[in-house]
Order: sequence, then structure tokens, then C-alpha cells
Amino acid sequence: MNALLIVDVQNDFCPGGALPVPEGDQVVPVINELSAKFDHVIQTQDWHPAGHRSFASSHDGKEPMDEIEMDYGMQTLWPDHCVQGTAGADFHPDLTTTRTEMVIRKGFRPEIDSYSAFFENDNETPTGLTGYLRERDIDTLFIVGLAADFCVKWSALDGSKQGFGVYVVEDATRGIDANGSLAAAWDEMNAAGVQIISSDAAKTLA
Ligand code: VGL
Ligand code: ZN
Repeated sequence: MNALLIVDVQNDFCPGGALPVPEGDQVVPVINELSAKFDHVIQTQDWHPAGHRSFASSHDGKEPMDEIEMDYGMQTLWPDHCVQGTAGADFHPDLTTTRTEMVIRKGFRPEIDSYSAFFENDNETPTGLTGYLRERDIDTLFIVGLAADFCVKWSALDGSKQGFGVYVVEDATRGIDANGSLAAAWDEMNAAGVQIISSDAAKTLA
């Protein structure tokens, strides 16, 4: 059984937000058309407490996009974004969310970031999504949303590792593209067996 997984389509990742993905808002109409076709729709929501360790503002002398060593490995530092309860953390106002059956919130532990819908950035703390999907007999995910080179990529790679069939819908995602991260992300997803398809193709498979 298939599900559409809508990753982090939140105000802060759209133009005018705190961590804007170029053209991030342009995925919204494409995703709305797709979500009407899928029997099951799941969303993720980046959901950080104020003062989160992934924020550059939590580290003296650091700027957004700097990298630091955390207990679990290298971590890119970000502008403050998607703070719990703020308008920036809300879903884009034009995103259709009525058919969403489940929202996975991630990044709520103060000391650890979480890109993937499946695991936090330590690669071992689960969000619970694997169990939810298995229990509901969902074996194939169509992933859309923001950002292609961070949360979409890690969700796709982890989904594939967990044994799910994974498609990423190319025209329903956009990337941050920090230091070539977008081209690298497409290569990594391809190499992991993630299928990259168009939204027209995804509609026929839904
Ligand atoms: C994301 C950076 C920080 C994403 C979330 O949704 O791709 N990127 N937090
Ligand atoms: Zn975040």
C-alpha cells in the first residue's frame, strides 16, 4: 500500500521564512494535486524548542551554515527556525492538510537535530514512523516537500534502508543547496535505489 509523505512544508522553509528554501512555496500546488490522489497522507513537521542546539545562535561566534562537531557527528548550524508554537512552524497556509492521517514532529529534543522522518541525526533514535507504517501495511512511500537535500534526502535514504519502496517526486521538492548539497543529494538517493519521478508519473502510480 502507498502513502504520500509530505516533509516540512512549513512557513519558515518558504520565501519570507527564517530558513527559506528557494522557490519552496512552489511545491504547494503540486503537492495538493498529489495528495488528492493518495489513499494515505502523512506529514512531518520540524518542531524545535527555542535555543535548540542546531541553531547557530546557541553557539558563541557561530554563523548559520557553519558546521560543528556534535556527540553524534558533524552538524550544520541553522538560523533559528520552526520554533514550537510560532507561525514559522505552521504548515504553509495553502497546503491541503485535511487528508493527513498522521503528523510526525521531529527535532523536539533540545540537544539533537532530526532531518529524517525515521531517525534523529544520531541515526538511532526512532521517531516511530517505521512501526506506524508497518502496522498499517504501508510499504511504499512517495516523498515530497522541503528540503530536497536535507529532510527529504534523509527520509528517503532511511526509508529505503528500513525496507520501504521509496519514490521522491522531483517537481514537488526544492533544495537549500548549501555547497553543492543538492546535486550530491540526488546522487546519494539514486545510489541508494530511491526512484526519482515526476508528479505526473506519481499520479499514475498513486
Ligand atoms: C530542514 C534544516 C534544518 C529540512 C530542517 O526540513 O530540510 N533543514 N531543519
Ligand atoms: Zn530544523
